[in-house]
Amino acid sequence: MLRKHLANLLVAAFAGLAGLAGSYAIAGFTPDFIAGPIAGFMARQIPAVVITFAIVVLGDLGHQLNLVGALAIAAGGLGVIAYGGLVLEDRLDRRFVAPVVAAVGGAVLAISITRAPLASISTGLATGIVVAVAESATVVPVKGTSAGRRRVIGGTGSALVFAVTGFLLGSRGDPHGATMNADLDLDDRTNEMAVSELLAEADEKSLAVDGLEPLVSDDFYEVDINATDPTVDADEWELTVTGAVTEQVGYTYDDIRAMPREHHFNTLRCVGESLNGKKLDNAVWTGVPIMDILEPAGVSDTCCVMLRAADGFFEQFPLAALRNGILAYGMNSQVLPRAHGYPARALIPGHWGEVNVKWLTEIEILEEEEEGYWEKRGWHGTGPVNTVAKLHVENRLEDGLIEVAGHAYAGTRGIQAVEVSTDGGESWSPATLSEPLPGDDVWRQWVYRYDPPNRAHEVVVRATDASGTLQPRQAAESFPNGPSGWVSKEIRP
Ligand SMILES: Nc1nc2c(c(=O)[nH]1)N[C@H]1C(S)=C(S)[C@@H](COP(=O)(O)O)O[C@H]1N2
Ligand SMILES: [Mo]
Repeated sequence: MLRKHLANLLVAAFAGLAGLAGSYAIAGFTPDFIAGPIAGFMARQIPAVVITFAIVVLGDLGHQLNLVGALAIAAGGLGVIAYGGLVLEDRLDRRFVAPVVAAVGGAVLAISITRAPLASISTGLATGIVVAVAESATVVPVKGTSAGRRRVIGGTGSALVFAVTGFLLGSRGDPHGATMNADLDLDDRTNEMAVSELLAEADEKSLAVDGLEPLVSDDFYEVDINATDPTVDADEWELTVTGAVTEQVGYTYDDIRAMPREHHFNTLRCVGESLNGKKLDNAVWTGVPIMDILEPAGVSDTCCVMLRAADGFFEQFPLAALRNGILAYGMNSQVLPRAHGYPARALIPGHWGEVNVKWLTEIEILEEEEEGYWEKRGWHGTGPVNTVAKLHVENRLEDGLIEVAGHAYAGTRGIQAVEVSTDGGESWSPATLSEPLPGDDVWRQWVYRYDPPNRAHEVVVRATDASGTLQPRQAAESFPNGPSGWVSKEIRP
């Protein structure tokens, strides 16, 4: 009896895993994948203090734990349904009740979570088939193996097949059109030249330092409230301007693409990153000035604006900041990648990353302040960025010198100087900066070479913005106002 229960449990667990694979096979890593919305739901329900702890202390590990939890819940939920089917089958003593319950129940669970029909059918089928195979295995008599054992072997084997195929199918690339690495067809020579010239300029001005990320980032960071990026169909997408306006207006993707465009360098930095973290990156963005989008709506002169997005994210900040923004649909001469907000995102120069809303769907002009997604959770991440100089590279040169390097960023204030101390802050020397790039919201690189002392020493780095203000020394965690302080690092001979 106990054996039978154990066999049922194992089969149900494998059926749950297979269901997960069946979902992934069709959906890939998108919100159609059953674990996607669960991870998002968990992230939204978790108390603000826990989220803050996860961001400040765990960093990206927090995200991974959230995802693992969601995967376990999804597989567990499907497994419970399959187990219910097996128990019911025993009670009713009728063959193939269990696979049907597992298949239908699995599909219903999946669709109620994802609302995605195809991926849900695939989830149910995979769950049900594993139960069916396990059950059929008991019919085939194999000498010397008990029915229970055959059952488990059947379940394991078929679940394994599903897991492998599901993984391969689901990882076959972006299932939602060529939004990754698709060339941005600007359809006019002048604009295409403009983008490639900016990219070439960044390339030329990037310092030749081993291991230092160039002025246009190779690997642009990503921060999202959800584990999976939404898949927005550009043909169905609409951006509306609502709220305190004379007339509500809406734009399609084609409308936006037909408007006069601009190309800008913009650097983004996440308020939740650690002081010397890597959530600071730069790109060439192509898009339309947000002023041009607001203009036909007749925007009242109010305090603020709420940007809303297809993934349920929303952020509020001063209208004045929005007026300098651009609505970007291109990044580094490519179509804006899905991970960075396809079809279009806001770029708000000099402000923390969170107000640069991706997958933008609505610009609502507000007459009174409201809290945004992160402000509801205690953050103050809607204003201008803090000045920072990062220290990411430490190279030992052949001539015995040490080369330290990094990036510095002060939002629209600009960077005037970076200084380095190799004696823990006693004395300071100017670092060499990369030539400035055009635009008013661009980082710079810095490098400094020195003859190291023959003992452990502390290298400290600090920036001065273009208004002459020295980066504050006072150290602070990222929560709630963004990290601050001077980056320092002990270097041993
Ligand atoms: N729709 C939406 N926009 C968003 C976010 C999000 O979760 N959803 N994250 C924000 C945060 S916190 C940051 S730091 C930036 C990061 O942009 P990136 O992922 O393109 O680097 O996007 C912002 N825009
Ligand atoms: Mo962020």
